[in-house]
Amino acid sequence: MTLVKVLCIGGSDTSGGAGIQADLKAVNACGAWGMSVITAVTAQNTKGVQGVFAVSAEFVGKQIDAIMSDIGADAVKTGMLLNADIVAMVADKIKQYGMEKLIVDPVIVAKGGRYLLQTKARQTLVKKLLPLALLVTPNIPEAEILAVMEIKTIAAMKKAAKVIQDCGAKNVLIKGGHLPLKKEAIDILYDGREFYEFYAPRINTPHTHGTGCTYASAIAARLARGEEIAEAVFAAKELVTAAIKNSVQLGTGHGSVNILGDLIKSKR
Ligand code: PXL
Repeated sequence: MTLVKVLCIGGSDTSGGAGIQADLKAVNACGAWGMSVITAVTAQNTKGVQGVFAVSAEFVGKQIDAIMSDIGADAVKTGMLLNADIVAMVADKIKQYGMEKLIVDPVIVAKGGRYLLQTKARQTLVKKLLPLALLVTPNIPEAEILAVMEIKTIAAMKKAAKVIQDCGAKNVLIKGGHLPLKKEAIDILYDGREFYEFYAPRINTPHTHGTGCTYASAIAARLARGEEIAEAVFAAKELVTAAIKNSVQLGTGHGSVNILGDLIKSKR
């Protein structure tokens, strides 16, 4: 058996629920070795993000060099990139090392409204990083920003997926969890030719912090293992649904998804 390695590039979440902490748990839960390049350190809890401390773009590059000059990666997943300099550095390194399995989770705003990607870095993300992506995984608010349109229906999700695919990402997965559907969470995958729909029952809980990070990292690990995109998305969605069912109530605010299930004892 060969060891499958996944590099996660993103921010640290002190609460352990999202960001790099979620990424590594998801990658490990999918049977792969997880590595991390930290772009920013957040101070946050279940009530929100209290502070963000940026790592310099130069040092982000140095972390990527450390991994790629020695260990290598079968897939790369990006999350919180914070500013235009970091986005540009990550894009340059992806090109330099010819990383092909790139999954971009276009993290833009945290639940409480705090910007995890500065407004002026959006253009850099669209112009420099999306064209390198094998898959980009926006939720509805992120897809609305990237496609510059309102999304209230499945038909609008499909239209937005086409617009985002036109930016150069080979495949686009729009996650429908924010649509006002009572029973289901429907995601749409577009590969430039066809649409695929993924259904899961909607789980009624406020403890969903880390859903997007967990989902994209699980997809990255499955792709690293050699699965096709639709196959990887299907499997990752099942894992995320289970992680939401097993979510943990941490502080007094929004708790987190738990991909490790019974390994972590929930007090709920
Ligand atoms: O869920 C997006 C996300 C990604 N990365 C970090 C975060 C968050 C959300 O709060 O804190 C570090």
